[in-house]
Amino acid sequence: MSAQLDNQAISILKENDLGGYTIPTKGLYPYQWNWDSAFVALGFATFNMNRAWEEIELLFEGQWDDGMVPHIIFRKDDPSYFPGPSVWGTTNPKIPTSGHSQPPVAATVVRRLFEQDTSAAGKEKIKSLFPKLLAWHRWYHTYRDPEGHGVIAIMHPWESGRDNLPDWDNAASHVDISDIGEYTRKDTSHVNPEMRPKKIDYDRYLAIVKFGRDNNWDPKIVAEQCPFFVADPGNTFILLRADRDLLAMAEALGETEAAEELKGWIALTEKGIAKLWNEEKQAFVTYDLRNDVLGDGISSASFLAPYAGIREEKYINPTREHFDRIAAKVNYTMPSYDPDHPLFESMRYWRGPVWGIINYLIATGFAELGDTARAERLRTDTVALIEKSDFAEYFDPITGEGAGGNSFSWTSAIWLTWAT
Ligand code: 9WN
Repeated sequence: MSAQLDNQAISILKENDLGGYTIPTKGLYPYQWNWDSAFVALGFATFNMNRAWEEIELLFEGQWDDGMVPHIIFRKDDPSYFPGPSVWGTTNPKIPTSGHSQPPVAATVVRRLFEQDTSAAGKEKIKSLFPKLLAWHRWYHTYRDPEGHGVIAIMHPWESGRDNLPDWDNAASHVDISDIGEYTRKDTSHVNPEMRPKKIDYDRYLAIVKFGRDNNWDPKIVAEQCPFFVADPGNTFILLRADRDLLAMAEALGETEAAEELKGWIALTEKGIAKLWNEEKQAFVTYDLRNDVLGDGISSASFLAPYAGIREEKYINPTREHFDRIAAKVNYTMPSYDPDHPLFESMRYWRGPVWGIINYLIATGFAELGDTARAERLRTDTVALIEKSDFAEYFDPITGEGAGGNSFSWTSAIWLTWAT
């Protein structure tokens, strides 16, 4: 079974490879996505190290002058996706892109490639990628944490990579949708609309894109005025982890000034996460910075503290308890949203389904804590899901049914790098 799935995963990556960059799946997502490419690089690294580096290098071809690495790189226009480049209206001179970012997993991936590839070429790759990664992290700390709270905000639900998470609902309800005009979605013609965000979500997504476009995607204006600006435990923990990995690379390269800057960000975030701690729920949650509202939902990102290197028992013990409560309730960990919450929906995208890449991140954190049992539960559940329902985009935590797009690149990649 395993060898057959290994071959299938390799074929999927090769078929979704459009020449140096990989699309998430055919039809539904025909462009290069930011965090998808980072995970895909880990998959490629299991059988073609050069191709792994190339995936990251092409992602950084889309980097803006201010350091931002966009969430989509539109190398060629494809009418099967909406919203395409003309809706974003960005003015990046190099390649058309979207106007905001996505979870910064790339530095963590680059560190792993660097450790695996001990060749002189590997050292050259990291030397050229290091300043680009540092500039991106600096952009995140400057513009998505403008007041220096030590937590990272998103300006659009898409920036979290967890688009229709129930935790964004309240904050997004303040976004004025009266001026968005007519539009036609393409996603619901590729997959069952029941498994996708609703129309009201898309209305809000497009209103925020309009705000960005109207303000030329200026990150300073975004930080001051964007109608949606919510601190996300997902991006905060992922960036904290990525800062630590970038620090390890800075030290290996003798980049002392960069190392000091990174240490400053790490110390700030280690303190700042207290702002995302919901004492009553005993969990890390979202914080709506625009409207000053602490969320009450437990999502899969609530389990990323160990991955971020957080070790305080006051945080880690309740995290384990929530894990066990949820694990007892579902057949497959980790649902993207708490099954005990009234807004949980087992098949609707980020409102309940299991995502292999998130399982991989959570399990990495538990494994590093020495918590092998929980890490293994996540891994064996992921294996069972892929064996049952193939390389789907995401899975129902109760039935194990696959959902969304199929022959999905990042599901294949995490199979190769971790699950198999
Ligand atoms: C918008 C590509 C991307 C992932 C995101 C996932 C989904 C896009 C969409 O697909 O988002 O970015 O159109 O639904 O939510 O995490 O990177 O796989």
